[in-house]
Amino acid sequence: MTNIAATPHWDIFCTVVDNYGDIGVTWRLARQLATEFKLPITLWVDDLASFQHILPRLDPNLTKQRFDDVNIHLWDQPLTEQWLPGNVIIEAFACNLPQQVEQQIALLDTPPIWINLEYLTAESWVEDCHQLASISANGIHKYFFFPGFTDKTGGLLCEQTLFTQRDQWQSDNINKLNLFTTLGIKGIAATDTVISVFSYETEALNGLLEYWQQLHQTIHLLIPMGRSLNSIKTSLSVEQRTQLDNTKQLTLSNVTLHILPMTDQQGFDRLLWSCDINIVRGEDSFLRAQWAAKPMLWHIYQQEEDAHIVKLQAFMDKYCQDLDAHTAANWQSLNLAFNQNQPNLAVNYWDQIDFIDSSLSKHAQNWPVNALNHADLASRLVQFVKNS
Ligand code: TRH
Repeated sequence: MTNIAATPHWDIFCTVVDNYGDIGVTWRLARQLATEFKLPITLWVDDLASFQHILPRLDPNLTKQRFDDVNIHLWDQPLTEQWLPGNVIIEAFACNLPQQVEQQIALLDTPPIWINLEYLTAESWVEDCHQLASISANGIHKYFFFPGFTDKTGGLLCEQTLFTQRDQWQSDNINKLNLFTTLGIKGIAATDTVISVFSYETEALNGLLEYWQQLHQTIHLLIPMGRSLNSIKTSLSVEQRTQLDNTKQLTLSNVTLHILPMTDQQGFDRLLWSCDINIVRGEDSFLRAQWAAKPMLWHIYQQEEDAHIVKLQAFMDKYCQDLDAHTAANWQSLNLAFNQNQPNLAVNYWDQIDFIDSSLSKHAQNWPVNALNHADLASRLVQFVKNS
């Protein structure tokens, strides 16, 4: 065996399957490891055009660039940028390393610690699988690292100063109003109800839109470009759609829809901190909505054979442990209705929930510290590598 001179660094490999969750998680992790733990990090990504949506400063035409202390390399085939062995390889979401990397590490006396970072789930089985090793085809150990909500899992992605920044932001209404102005959103008063909508397509959203228009409450829906809009547009007339497309704003009685451009992740966090209720999806926005300490609704990424409903239920059971039984039951039913495309049920349960200044909103404030369970994912990952 040979030992090609290793450069002390970590490599994170990410393929963009669809949407932004995979790159969203790996980019946050890369940034945190680089800025908080001062680790030299290279993030390899196979789709820079998608990445640019959440990192607008990125140039999708460059094979190599650097932001926030992270080297970002295009993962093309064969690799244009040379891979050199480092201390750690993180293969995100079983993305399968480039062949040339696998071949190279098989030749090393001391291969990097190879970690497969898995998707987040609150299901209990992850405790038994977290940190287990398998032997890969080239004879090297690969460790499974499962994020999760207990101390027997890999924890949750959360930057050290995030909650302090959020508390400062939320302590003064002027911050959210300034943000809305910066985003070009007009006409929101501090007392209006503001709901962010970053879901997938579901008819439940259309049912809720109709219902919200019957309330005696001024409501603003902040809708980043994309899939939620596909649903909403199906319930609009041609004129309304044209107005929304042209002016990015449409008022339907007491409800105003605002279409937002995508921002970077810090901008998205601030948006979540600024809304009264967040409708989120996937993995990363789901977690960030929890960190926003506001009531949320989760549109989970759909999986075959309804596996996602099991995952949703596992999270809801955990989230609701300290919530009063009545609110918990309605909130769980609302999430199920939203995910199962049931507009009438979604409206029925939404109607029974008090979102503002309520036991649900207080619960949302207490949840983040409890969920974090004394250690975030990056800290647990660094500790795991030290122990390995
Ligand atoms: O985009 P998603 O639907 O990603 C999904 C899930 O991760 C799912 O588990 C995975 O299997 C699938 O992709 C392939 O939802 P998610 O996870 O919330 O990711 C969205 C990312 O986009 C998140 O990092 C936040 C970021 N974002 C911004 O940075 N700016 C924005 O303006 C918006 C709206 C989002």
